[in-house]
Parts: sequence; C-alpha cells; structure tokens
Amino acid sequence: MEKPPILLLAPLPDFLMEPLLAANVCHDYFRAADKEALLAEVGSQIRGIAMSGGSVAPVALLERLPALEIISVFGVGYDGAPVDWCREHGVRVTNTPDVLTDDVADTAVALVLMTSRNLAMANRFLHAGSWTQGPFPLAHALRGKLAGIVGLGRIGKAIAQRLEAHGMRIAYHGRSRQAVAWDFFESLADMAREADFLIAACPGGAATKHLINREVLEALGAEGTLINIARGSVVDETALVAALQAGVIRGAGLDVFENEPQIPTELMECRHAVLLPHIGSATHETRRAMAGLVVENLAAHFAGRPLPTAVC
Ligand code: 8YV
Repeated sequence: MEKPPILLLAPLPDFLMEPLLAANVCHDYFRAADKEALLAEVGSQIRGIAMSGGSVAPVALLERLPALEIISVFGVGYDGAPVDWCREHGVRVTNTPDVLTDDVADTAVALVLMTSRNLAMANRFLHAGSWTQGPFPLAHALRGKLAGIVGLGRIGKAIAQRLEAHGMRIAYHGRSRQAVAWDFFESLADMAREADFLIAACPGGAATKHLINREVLEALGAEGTLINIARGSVVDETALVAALQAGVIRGAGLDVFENEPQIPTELMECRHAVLLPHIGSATHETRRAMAGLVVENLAAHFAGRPLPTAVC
C-alpha cells in the first residue's frame, strides 16, 4: 500500500514522529513557512491529520482537504477538532484516553498540596535563606476539607479517589448525576460555595467556555482555592486574576491557561497562584503510550480495522 499523506498541525515529539514517518508521508503544516503553498501542493491528497490536544484544526482548513478521512489527536482533549463538522463530513476523530488519567490526576493532587501547604513558597523561602530568621508560616490541612470536582469523567474520578485517600470529602458537578457515593450538585455556584477546593476536570470547548466565572469565584470565596488541569478556556482568566488580586479566593493552582504558553503578567505576579506549564500528562511513560495510540488509530483506519479509541 502507498503511504497515506497526512498533515501535522502541531510540533510532535521524536518518539511519535518516527513511527508516523515510517507509515505515512508527513507534511508539516505547523512549521511550514508558506502554508498556502503547502496546501496548494498537497491539500487535495491529505487523508489524515495528526495534532496535539492543545492545537486547533479550524473548519476553514479542513474544508480545503477534500480527501480528509481521519484526525488523530495526541491528547485526551479533542476540543481543538470540530467534531460536529467531522461527524457531518464522515471524518473520523480519535484521541488518547485512559493512558494519561493517572498522571493528570496526580498533577491535580500535586496542585492541591502545593496550594494548601504553600510548598512552592516554602521552597523559595528556604532557598532565599529565610529559615534562619524564623519558621515558615503555617498552612492549611486537607483532612475534612471538601473538594468539588467539575466534570466527573475518568480523570475527575481518579482525582476524587486520590483526594479521598488524603481525608478529603468529595462532591461533583456535571451534566448529570452518576452512580457514585459522592454528593452531586446541579448548580456549580452552590458547589463552589461549599467547596474548599474547586477542581476543573471537564472537557474544554464551547460548552464549558468560562464555566468558572466571577460569580463562581465569588461563591468559592476567601477560603477557597481553584485548581485547573482541564483547559484554560474553562476559566475566565481575567475574572480569576481580579479574584486573586482582591483576595476574593485564597489561591489557584493552574496547569492550563487561556492563551498558553502566553501567561498574563498580572497572573504571573499573583503570590497565591501556583502555575505549571501544562505538564499534566508530561511523563516519558504516558507520552509514549499516547504516541502509541495516535499511531495505532491512524494505522487501523488506513488498514480498514476498527479504531482503538474513536471519538466519532
Ligand atoms: C497534552 C492534553 O498537553 O491530553 C490532553 O488533552 O492537553 C495533554 O495531554 C497534549 O495533548 C500533548 O501535546
């Protein structure tokens, strides 16, 4: 079989590029100096796309790929792919679920601990030599506190299980009540009012854009902390900065941002914000497993086999 031509919409790691190059003819749209020229040359032949969770495949681009059959996303979040359009046009979409659940949940727990115990600040305190002048200020315990999970999917559940082991109580908000023992809140603001930690673990995209807004942050209140390992779009970042600056909430632990990797200076300057560079799934083990799924989905599709992890 001739190697299928595919378009790359994001920079991808070598351990993914090697098998992609072995099985496909790869055209690097992301790095192409003249994207128009690339499309004019190969657009009509492109049968597949490989992209990361954070990248976007605009409909305007897909409309110029008449032979497109499949988009394989290197990430569990596929909000960058226009899934409704793909369904209508018979384009398959795949993602990389399950293999990253533990790492992303671990990152959420790390952010809960970093914010509750002020660990990043404590590290800076010691390195600055301040310990010789006195002890580091007391922080806050997790035991008995309420974690309100926004989006109880695979990752949300893994976070809940881990935080229960830390002695926390668990509640959740989502589209519907689930068969779990944790308390369900139909209203996000009501859950935020009760919660000590509000943890975003829901999908990104239009349906959840700015779900966590000024009203929700006010409900979370001065003893509450926001954690986001989902997508930057879920939180109104301007409202969050204002809430952190005014002490409307106690702190925030964020792995994702609205316009990453650009972080607003005002957010960088917030003392009570712990900021990570989108590393939720960033381990050798997990990223290799994710890469395996990207390759397997493309290979299965082009060989006419069922897709291992299809979105549509
Ligand atoms: C990755 C992610 O950062 O899975 C997702 O949705 O956002 C992350 O795991 C990304 O997709 C890897 O490039």
